Amino acid sequence: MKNVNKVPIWFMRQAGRYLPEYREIRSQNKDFLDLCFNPNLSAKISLQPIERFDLDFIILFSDILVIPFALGQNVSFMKNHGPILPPISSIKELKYKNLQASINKISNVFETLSILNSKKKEKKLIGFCGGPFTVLNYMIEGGSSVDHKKIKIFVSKEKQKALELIKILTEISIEYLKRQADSGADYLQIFESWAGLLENDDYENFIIKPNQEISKELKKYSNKIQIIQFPRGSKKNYNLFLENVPCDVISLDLNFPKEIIGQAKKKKIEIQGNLDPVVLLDGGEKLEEKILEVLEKFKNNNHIFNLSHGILPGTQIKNVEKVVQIVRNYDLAK
Ligand code: 1CP
Repeated sequence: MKNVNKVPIWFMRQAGRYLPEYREIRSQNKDFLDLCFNPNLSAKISLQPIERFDLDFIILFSDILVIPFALGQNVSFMKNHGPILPPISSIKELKYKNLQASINKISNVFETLSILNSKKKEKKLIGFCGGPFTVLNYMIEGGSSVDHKKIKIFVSKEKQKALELIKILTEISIEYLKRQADSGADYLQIFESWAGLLENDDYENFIIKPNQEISKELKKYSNKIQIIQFPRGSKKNYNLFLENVPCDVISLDLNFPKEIIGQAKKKKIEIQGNLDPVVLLDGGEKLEEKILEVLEKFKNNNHIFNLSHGILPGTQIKNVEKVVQIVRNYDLAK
């Protein structure tokens, strides 16, 4: 049973490089995507942070870039470099046939979720995908980028081609998430990590509309599934996003507009966030202060404790333990 006086907690990117038990599995599995498509190992990795910290949510171990792979783009991960994709500029450059054939290429992910579903007990299981624009960003940039020049030029100079790709990415994301719900996910998070790159009409067409369609289609499909939206970096557009995109939980970064707290409450939307991962990395007294600050800030909302973005690779276990301990001891009834 959910304890109403306690704040539930999980961490974005909780399974991964800061955990020695993850690094051990990873060192024996050189191909990252192969690891994502190995249901037994992926399930084991998803459960590692739960075993260590007894968190309330299990997130599927996978990556947002399985979608470009499903569409026929080559995706590889180089050590200390991140993802590499041969950049494309139109769907014609991919060997894309149809939605079902693409989803079949990544269907092992559903098997991982089924394993996790059979083991989750009272924990909640989170499936996920990238937001269409965030996935497009990696497909056009060819990997991580500092200035995001290619995607910005693509959106402004090749708008029709960009919208054509967004349409396919939206369709495949909906199908992919429906299948994740069928396989036992209780929550689905859409990581629109690069929403902050766009403004005005582009924000409307590339961020709001596709995510609105994803949310609406999933709600139509199942009244049980909980949707977490994370339009990271949206700044003042967070309000517009929340006004237009149905969701059950809104994940907040560090620079969200203050009014969103009241706006979410009115709409009965839960707030997820927003401890700075740099503060978690640094630890010490400031960490303790900031944890309490986050708890106080959202105590009148329904709050899921989390970070403002993913855990950073060098984060110490003892700092993560500290957060869990403070959040567990925090009593909303007091
Ligand atoms: O070498 C390794 O072990 C690979 C490191 C790694 C891991 C552990 C990558 C490469 N992805 C992941 C797993 C992952 N990725 C999860 C697992 C579940 C969990 O949260 O524990 C999730 C949810 C993601 C999502 C993801 N991948 C996002 C969205 C969230 C975010 O951080 O903004 C993005 C943008 C990616 C792309 C990606 N995957 C990996 C890298 C290095 C990158 C590039 C990140 C960048 O451009 O900064």
